[in-house]
Amino acid sequence: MKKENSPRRVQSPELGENEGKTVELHGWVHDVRVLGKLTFLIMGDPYGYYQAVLKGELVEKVSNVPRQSYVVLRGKVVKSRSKINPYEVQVDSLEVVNEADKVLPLDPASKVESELMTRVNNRPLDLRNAEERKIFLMRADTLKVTREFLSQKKFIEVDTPKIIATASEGGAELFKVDYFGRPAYLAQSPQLYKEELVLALGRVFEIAHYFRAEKSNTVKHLNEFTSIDIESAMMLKQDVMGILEELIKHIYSSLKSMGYQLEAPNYSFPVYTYEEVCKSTGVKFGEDLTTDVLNEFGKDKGFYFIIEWPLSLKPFYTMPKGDKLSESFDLMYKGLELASGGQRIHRYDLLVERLKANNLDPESFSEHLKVYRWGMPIHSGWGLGFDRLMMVLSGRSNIREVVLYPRDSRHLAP
Ligand code: AMO
Repeated sequence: MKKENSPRRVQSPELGENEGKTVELHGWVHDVRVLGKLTFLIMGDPYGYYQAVLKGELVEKVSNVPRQSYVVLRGKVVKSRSKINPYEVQVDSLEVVNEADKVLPLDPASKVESELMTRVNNRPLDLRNAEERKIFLMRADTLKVTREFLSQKKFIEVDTPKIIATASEGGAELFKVDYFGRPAYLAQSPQLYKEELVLALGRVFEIAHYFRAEKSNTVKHLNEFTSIDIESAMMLKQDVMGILEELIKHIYSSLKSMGYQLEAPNYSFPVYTYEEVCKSTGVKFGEDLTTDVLNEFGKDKGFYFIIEWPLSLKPFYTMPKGDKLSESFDLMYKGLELASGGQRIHRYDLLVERLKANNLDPESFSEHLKVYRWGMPIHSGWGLGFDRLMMVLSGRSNIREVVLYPRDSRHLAP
């Protein structure tokens, strides 16, 4: 792409180190500002913005160029008087390589934010706004540090199937697919596979998309979402709660050291039992904790755990604690559930009993159940809703803001 004798091609963050030199810059026209005889082009590239100063016939040339067009310019880098941009480019030549439409579905340079669904429906254009782009850079960085953390804790990354024969989290929220004439489903979680794999691998984790056919349209549910799952042999509930708390703190400190502005939780995550939450909010034992109840309970809290949920509110694989309770937990942030997990049943007989108690047919789980006759170890794990974690890290209140192409019951495009 570099033409002979053309100046060095640089990106927006490299202007300072090229002061006094003639360089080539590629980018899109973010904004045009006319100040007397000078015209300032605010240019964008994937790494930020920069200012280009135009004079003479170049002013004429850009006057009709639509915003967001892709241009290549050459010029000298000089110190600028602008407080926002310490350096600017005095443009000698400018080439409009790819003109954008005159009327765009949204203006990424506008101070007024477009409607969320307009942004989602035109995501690449939305991402030309650096603030929106930052969320997805943070997403990628969070995944990177999560993988590093879990690998360092000796968890092995696995990939399990997303087309499955039996429900892992209960039947109602399954997407059915036609698998060569046989019914199959899209995975709601990696639950059964991750449990099976601890038998030999000990500690596993998976980061993947899962599918839930929930019709409800809320700010915290999607029909396709990303989950970070771990499962470990020879660990109890409190062990995996400890790993989860450590991971959250590790993510905060790593992101901060990368330059993200965050307020890290520098406290031990408090632990409340389900019964304590019931007492404080007036909920009857056995009832689920609704969004309203959780918002009320969590309004003056940060991260905290709710442990020992009634067995009847947790999936069949959850280890009972006495007759009515379970060795389970949810990680919360204010009123938002971020993760759930706990100790699992490792004995065949008890698992069959719990399947029946949940009106599930052990016969349809026979492929899974057989594993429990091969010396299944004591094991525990959790699933952390990654999109919800990104809501907390980015301070956004709608899950659609932190997912590139969100899928809900109303949107299947783009
Ligand atoms: P659960 O069903 O609680 O547990 O899901 C785990 C976490 O995933 C996130 N989540 C969702 N995020 C967005 N949209 C959805 N529709 C959605 N559904 C769930 C939440 C939730 O806390 N197998 C267990 C986990 C385990 O025990 O290891 C499970 O799937 O943040």
